[in-house]
Amino acid sequence: MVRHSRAAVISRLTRYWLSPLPAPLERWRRGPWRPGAFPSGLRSTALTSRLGMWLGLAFAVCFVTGLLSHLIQHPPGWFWWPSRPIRLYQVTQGLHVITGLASAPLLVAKLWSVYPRLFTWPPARTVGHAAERGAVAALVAASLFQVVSGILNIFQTYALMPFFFTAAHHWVAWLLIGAMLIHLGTRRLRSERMSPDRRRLLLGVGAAAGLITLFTAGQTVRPLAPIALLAPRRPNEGPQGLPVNKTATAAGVAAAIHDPAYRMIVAGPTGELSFDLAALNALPQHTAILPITCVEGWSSTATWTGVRLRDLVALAGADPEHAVAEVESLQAGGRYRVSTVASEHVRDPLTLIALRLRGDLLHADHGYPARLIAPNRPGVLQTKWVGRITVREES
Ligand SMILES: Nc1nc2c(c(=O)[nH]1)N[C@H]1C(S)=C(S)[C@@H](COP(=O)(O)O)O[C@H]1N2
Ligand SMILES: [Mo]
Repeated sequence: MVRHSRAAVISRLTRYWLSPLPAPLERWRRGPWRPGAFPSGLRSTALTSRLGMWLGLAFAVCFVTGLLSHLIQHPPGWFWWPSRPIRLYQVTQGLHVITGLASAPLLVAKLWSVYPRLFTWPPARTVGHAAERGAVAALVAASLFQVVSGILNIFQTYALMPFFFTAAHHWVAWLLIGAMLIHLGTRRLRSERMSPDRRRLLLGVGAAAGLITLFTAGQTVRPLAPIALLAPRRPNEGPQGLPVNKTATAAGVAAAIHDPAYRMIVAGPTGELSFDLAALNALPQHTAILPITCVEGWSSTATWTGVRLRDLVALAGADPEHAVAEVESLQAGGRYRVSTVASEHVRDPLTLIALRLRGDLLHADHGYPARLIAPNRPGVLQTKWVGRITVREES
């Protein structure tokens, strides 16, 4: 076996990285490739790097908050998420949507400022140059995909996305962050000064990002609701003054929820209990003011009344301090028909199997006859039309 010293391997790789590629024919240099094809004097490396800085910052916040949301929904063994403060997830998911939306104008401006570089001549000088350009292409593609698919998700236009949104959005996020780190690593530092008109352009892009934020933040920040012109949903519009994610009809439960034979089954270590509506109403009732925070970007707070999950867990013979509950909907299929409630949330006295919303029985679309509502949890985990709860003691 031939042994290479580390220095020799690195120098060999470097030489490969810097090895020149064949030059293209000069007569292929047409259209946008010809010299002076982009006369705008506004573009500059100073402008590009400032836009990049803001975009990088927005992407970083968006990535961290998005990853957190993913972990909460698909918790690996090491992951732990508290039930308090009750609005923590509302804040992190709000930041995710706001930074994602604000990055749209930043991305457009940044792409405008660099797109002449798409036509550099020769397209690739060395192997390394070609690889760097490949990483930039991946970065551009991933950025566009994330911003566009995120916006389509907020507007619930899943029909335009022939893939499972959350999985694609999650994996492309890693691609984007990886490509962004490579890009930052290969970037040359630019410290040129900004001319006044470039500064004005930057201010305009900043203002666009700010206005988009202002006109959409109302779907989660209540005082801004009246001006949520760009937001598809207002936090106070819908049955009982609350938006609906999936209606009872769409979930196929419209008949089952009004069936007089409805019983809620609570299965635990000591066997199965069955509650009809009168029995559920006869249990101690508690009230909690909690938000629903949909991963699609809206959130809204309401007053919920019902039975504490920890009381049901205790009735089923488990220790409410150390139990996990699986809450199942009457819905036959669908991704959100069942959710697991970790012990932090089972234990929390604010976690309810709610029977009432703002004092009235739940509207069919909000989960009648009973729905889960827990503090500091994504909306997707607030299971509606609950039919069965399976309790396990934590090992
Ligand atoms: N059974 C069931 N529960 C569900 C859903 C669902 O599709 N099926 N959607 C979830 C989602 S994504 C959200 S945001 C909340 C919305 O609750 P609401 O429609 O009462 O506002 O319900 C959750 N509970
Ligand atoms: Mo949701």
